[in-house]
Amino acid sequence: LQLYLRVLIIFRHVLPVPMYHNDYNIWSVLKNCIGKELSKITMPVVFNEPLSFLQRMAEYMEYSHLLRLASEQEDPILRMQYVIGFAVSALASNWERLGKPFNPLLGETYELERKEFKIICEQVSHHPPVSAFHAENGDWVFHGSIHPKLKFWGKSVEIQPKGVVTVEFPKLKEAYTWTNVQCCVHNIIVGKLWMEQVGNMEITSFSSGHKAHLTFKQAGGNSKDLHRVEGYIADKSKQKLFFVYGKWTEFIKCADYHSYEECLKDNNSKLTLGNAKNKSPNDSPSHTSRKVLQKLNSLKVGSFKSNSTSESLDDPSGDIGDNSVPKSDSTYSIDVPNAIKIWTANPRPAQSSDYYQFTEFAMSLNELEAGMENSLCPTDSRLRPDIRKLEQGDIDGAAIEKTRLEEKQRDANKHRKSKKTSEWTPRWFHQGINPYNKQEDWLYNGNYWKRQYTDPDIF
Ligand code: CLR
Repeated sequence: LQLYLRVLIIFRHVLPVPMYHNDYNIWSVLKNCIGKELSKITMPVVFNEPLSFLQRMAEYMEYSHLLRLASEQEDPILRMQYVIGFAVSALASNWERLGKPFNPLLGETYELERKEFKIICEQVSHHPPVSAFHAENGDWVFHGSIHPKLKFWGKSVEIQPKGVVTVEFPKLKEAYTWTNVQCCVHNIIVGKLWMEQVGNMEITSFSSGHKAHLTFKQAGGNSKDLHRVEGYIADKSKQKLFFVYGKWTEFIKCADYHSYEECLKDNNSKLTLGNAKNKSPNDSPSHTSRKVLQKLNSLKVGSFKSNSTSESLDDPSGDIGDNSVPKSDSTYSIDVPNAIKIWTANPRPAQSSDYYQFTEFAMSLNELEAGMENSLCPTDSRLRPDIRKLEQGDIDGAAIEKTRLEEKQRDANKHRKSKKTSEWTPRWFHQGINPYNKQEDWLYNGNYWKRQYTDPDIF
């Protein structure tokens, strides 16, 4: 009955008020910060979206039914296919999401319980910022930690989500690990901001020995590869068994490798499998900064002006404002017959562009559901006043609260330092070694859902 009731719960589909479309240029904030550690830069709240990074991490779970499907497969290859689907689908909600989530406060938590899973996230370190999460549903466990490293190159920001993620199927005694790829935000100076996920992702299965090698491609000049993901599954002896292709924004398909090769021959296709194109040497930071500085000498940048000036500021060499890139085609140049679709992205809700480009799932994450006030841990992101104010459209109020919370956090920090003996210890995670890949990790202590909270006052 409980399960039945939970299926019936309807979560909100939209935020209380539409977003304030800001007219500020991000460059006017960041131009003084080239080379700085971005996590230390305070940005005006108009660049934020009304979610904490912990809530953003919970968005990995939108397609967690794929983990259930994986756990139901007896064939390890089919299992791997669903795990690949899950790993790629976890990134789909990032498409066009250019608002900055709030930095979680030290000790902040976020819980979410849905039909397919429950997840607990905790901010376990402030400098460097590290967020840990643990999700489960009985048949699978999904956990990891993310330490986003932001690098500012001038015209773009590169974000490396350092940290391992692990999927375990305890009943099958099987586990998989991978690391998320880099995220790159373009057109910081002029043009329309856009984002891509780029790099290689290697998913290792520890008992079967299978490995998936996926490449998230760089869009490149003609945008042919925009958002494309391609790769293969190989067995222990490195024999390629399956070809994997799609877009992290749309779908993932799998075909047996032989069919793919046949198809390639038939098509004398342009499609190539391999590493993402290397960065052009022109992309080196020093080159970019020089270009940027040259450009700035001839421009009046920094007047709080919106993107509308991009035309006049456009760089004919394409070196600074490469706003030509996102012209996504939704067709694929090769489609292998008999390929199986593992995952398809949910369409964005109609009002998404007035609501920070949120998915329907994201719209529900900061909702205070009925009865929650009584059970929620007092450090839960939903109780953060600055995020709540932004969600309600009170930008000035949000800014005031954000400053207050950050000061409170600083004071608590100073206080702890002055007492020397009392270091901060996270309540639900501890540092340890990942049993599978033997790397440093944050491991869950299993206690959150007992709901016996010793709550530090962080809000
Ligand atoms: C991408 C998927 C990774 C985890 C991850 C870490 C940091 C996130 C990033 C994701 C998406 C983009 C992100 C970033 C932190 C800041 C950045 C939200 C979720 C936004 C777009 C802010 C950019 C602001 C600059 C333009 C200054 O697995």
